[in-house]
Amino acid sequence: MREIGRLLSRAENGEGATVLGAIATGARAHVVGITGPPGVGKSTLVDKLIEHVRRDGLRVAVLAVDPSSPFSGGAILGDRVRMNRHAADRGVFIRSMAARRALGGLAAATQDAIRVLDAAGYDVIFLETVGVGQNELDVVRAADTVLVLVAPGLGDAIQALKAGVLEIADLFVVNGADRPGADMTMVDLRGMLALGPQHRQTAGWQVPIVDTIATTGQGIERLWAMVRQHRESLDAGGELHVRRRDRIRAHVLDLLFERCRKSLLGALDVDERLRSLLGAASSGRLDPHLAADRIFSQWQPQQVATNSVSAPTRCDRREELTK
Ligand SMILES: Nc1nc2c(ncn2[C@@H]2O[C@H](COP(=O)(O)OP(=O)(O)OP(=O)(O)O)[C@@H](O)[C@H]2O)c(=O)[nH]1
Ligand SMILES: [Mg+2]
Repeated sequence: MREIGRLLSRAENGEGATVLGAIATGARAHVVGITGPPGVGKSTLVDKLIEHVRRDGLRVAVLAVDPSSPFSGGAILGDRVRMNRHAADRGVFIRSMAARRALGGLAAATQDAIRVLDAAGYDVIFLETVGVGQNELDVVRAADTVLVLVAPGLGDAIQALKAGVLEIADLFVVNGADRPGADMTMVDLRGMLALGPQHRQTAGWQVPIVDTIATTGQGIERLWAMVRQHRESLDAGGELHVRRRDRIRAHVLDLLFERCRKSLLGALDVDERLRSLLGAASSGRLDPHLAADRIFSQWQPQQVATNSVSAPTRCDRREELTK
């Protein structure tokens, strides 16, 4: 357990290449993303889902990612408390990641963390993200199955669901079915699904809308059954393979974008010509678009120092990790 924590910290600090070079990964875990507005009940729901996963004899890891906040603040502390009762269970691993610590892009760091947990032999990985903005979507895209949580009684909340959320949801969960307006919210969601742009295509899969009361556990067993069904549909249609391939592609691009960013910032620091172009734009003597054009065409991408290893030592650390 301590070893996993140490590896995760290194992955977060942008040492993914060094850490993961030494791990043989097979992408076996079912990665389940859980997103939705702050306070909708994500952590409470995950806490209850853990029970069902364990009842099925599976090992489970939880990654709580907060892309919006640079601080590891109250929410994360709350998650710890909420899932505390699983602390003694060696089949459960809970970890929070804050944007502050994740150098090299949070989405990339999340991918690396998932690979570490996968190599450590966790069967299910819950990925909880706060909010439903673009950053959260980027993070949750790392999941095989995405649950979008919605609070009842908020007609506006449905309106606020961006097209991106619609596309990414494999299951909608109306959590807080004990609160007024849950039925109406289910109806609204159904209407929206009937009209809206289609979700990520999974052959033979209709996006279900499930109502739950996370605090009492009502509806969670049914939800877990549906999550497993979704995984089976993905497997059966060959979609799992496609999603994972796309995910790896996005991961490589994230890593490249980050290198470009670092390289460009480095060049702007040391290259006098680029600096003066930037300065001219800052002082209003040069149009920003023109400045960007010129800087881009004169920029010579530099090799930026990374922590990558030139020849990864391939030894399977799975045993060490599962100790
Ligand atoms: N009445 C009711 N309260 C709920 C339900 N689910 C969660 N809550 C309560 O809502 C509050 C927020 O729950 P969390 O699980 O922390 O929500 P979250 O989405 O993880 O919150 P963030 O991580 O801060 O975004 C807690 O006080 C829960 O007890 C529910 O189904 N019904
Ligand atoms: Mg939470």
